[in-house]
Amino acid sequence: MPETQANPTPARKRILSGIQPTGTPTLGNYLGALRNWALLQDSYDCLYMVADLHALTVREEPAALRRHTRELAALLLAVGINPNEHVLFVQSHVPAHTELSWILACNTQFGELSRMTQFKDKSAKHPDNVNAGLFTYPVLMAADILIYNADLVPVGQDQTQHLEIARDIAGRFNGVYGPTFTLPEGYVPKAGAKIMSLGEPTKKMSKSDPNVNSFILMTDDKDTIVRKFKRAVTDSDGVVRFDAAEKPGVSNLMTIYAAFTGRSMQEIETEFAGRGYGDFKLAVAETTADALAPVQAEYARLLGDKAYVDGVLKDGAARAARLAGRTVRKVYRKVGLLQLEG
Ligand code: ATP
Ligand code: LTN
Repeated sequence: MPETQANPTPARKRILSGIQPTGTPTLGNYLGALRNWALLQDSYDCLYMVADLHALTVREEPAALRRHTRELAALLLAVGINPNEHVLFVQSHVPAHTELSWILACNTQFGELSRMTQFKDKSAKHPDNVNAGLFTYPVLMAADILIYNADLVPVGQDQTQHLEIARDIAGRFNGVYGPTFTLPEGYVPKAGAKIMSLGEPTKKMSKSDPNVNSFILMTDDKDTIVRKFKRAVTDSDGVVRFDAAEKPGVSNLMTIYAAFTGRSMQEIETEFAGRGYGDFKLAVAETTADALAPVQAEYARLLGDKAYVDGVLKDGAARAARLAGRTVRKVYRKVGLLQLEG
């Protein structure tokens, strides 16, 4: 009988995700993505990235982009990303992403990029700046993911189409050049995958919305949170009941409340039966403010320690670059780029 081999601990699966430094993250970003980034750290090896190159696809003041990038890194630390066990970095600090992006662009079809709804939406929103970066955005995102052979990508629902194209590109590349990339899976939360605008509850909550009352920022104080929820568009029915088609405003508030309390829609309906929207909105606001308060306190502390945040990013970039460089060398070799000895 063969000797039983010692069973080595299987390598943990890998996560990669990113968020653009296009402003202060909203409650949508938190419930759709960031909160899960923190939770998944216990079970996966994680790489989390501030996607500053993606942010260049829309115009931004250079000074604001720089400030938002550092602030976002501080906020990620504040939500609980642990930079000792995982990797936190800024996309442009790891040049291998853009190197791989070119190779992948040469393996992506014009037609498939033309079908991306984010491209269509953003082109319609910024008709004066329909730049090539906006068009090839999903290719760079595929490079972000594939360069680390990520198994899982936690994102909100709006990013699932981009994940699909990353899988398609990986599969096609593997078919032509031999097994190279892991096919990534999406991780979209059950509660909070798509938080809607408080002003127009049929649109997603977006930090770039010109109406400041349409979103809750992760940095909003309690008074602001209460005021914004009180103004949230609902309906004249007066009953707290989940019906996304007929009652999108109330249903969105219920989704937020469910995401924080873990209660089911049924339980929430019972809790607020016979009570008006005023009571309900206040409960949603208080629950939200209480959940964000510890993150905000830690964020304020970290903003005062720029040297620490920059140190984390420097270390993160070095660790990410080592992993990414390996993939790019392999890919360059596979596609036939001449590599010199020594
Ligand atoms: P913008 O609001 O400027 O269009 P964005 O918030 O959609 O940008 P990112 O900041 O890159 O884009 O998003 C980071 C993460 O937050 C992504 O995983 C995205 O799916 C998620 N996300 C964004 N908005 C929402 C939302 N309203 N509900 C749930 N998840 C969201
Ligand atoms: N496009 C994403 C941000 C992003 C991302 C990534 C997400 C850039 N690169 C890689 C997951 C994996 C967005 O949320 N708008």
